[in-house]
Formats: sequence, structure tokens, C-alpha cells
Amino acid sequence: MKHRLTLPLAALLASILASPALAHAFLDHATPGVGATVNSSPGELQLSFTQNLVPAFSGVTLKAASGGEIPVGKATLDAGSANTLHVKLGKALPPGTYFVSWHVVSVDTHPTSGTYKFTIAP
Ligand SMILES: [Cu+2]
Repeated sequence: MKHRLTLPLAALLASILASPALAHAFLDHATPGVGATVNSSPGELQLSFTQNLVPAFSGVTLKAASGGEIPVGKATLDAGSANTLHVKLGKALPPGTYFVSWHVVSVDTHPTSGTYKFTIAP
């Protein structure tokens, strides 16, 4: 009896775990762009997601490829679209490669995270 229950239950769980991924908030596009090379330091980072976000639980960290973490402002939501985070940079970034690690909670309460890089040309 036990084994008869196990397999359908496993299949059910697998489908539940697999399908909501489509409804999570994933990074759709960013400014500077994912993997992009830009000619000058941006004044802020913009990250647009596939779903609206809960700003209190969403943010980014910025690191230079050459080393330390760079302090950034608190992430705020776009007034016009609740799927876009704005993160002000305190001061101009020198040329180099930077890693943006984002963590967000979407309005369906699911957390997601990821990392991308961009480069400021010398
Ligand atoms: Cu979700």
C-alpha cells in the first residue's frame, strides 16, 4: 500500500515544484545591460523583473571584479511599474567589471536571486 502512494505523490510534488517557476520574478532586463559594456559610470542601476516585487525584501549588492563590495543606495520601486528596481550609486564607478547580485521577493511571496555583470570601458 505504501508503495502505491509514493509514486503518484512524487509525480504530483514534482509538477507542483516545477510549474510555479514560470510565475516567479526573474530578471528580464537591466540598465546597464546584462553583460554589457558601457562608456561611463551609470548614476543608478535599473533591474526589470518578470513580476511585480515586494521592495522591503528586494535589493542588490554590487561588487567590483577587482575586489570589495561597493555601497549602494536602498532599492526602490519604479513609481510607474512595480517590477522595476532602481538602485542609486553613491559616486561614479571607475572603469572595470562589476557584479550585480540581486535578490527579490515577488508579490506571490516567492524569493529568487541571481547575478550578472557589466563592464565600464576604460
Ligand atoms: Cu512565484
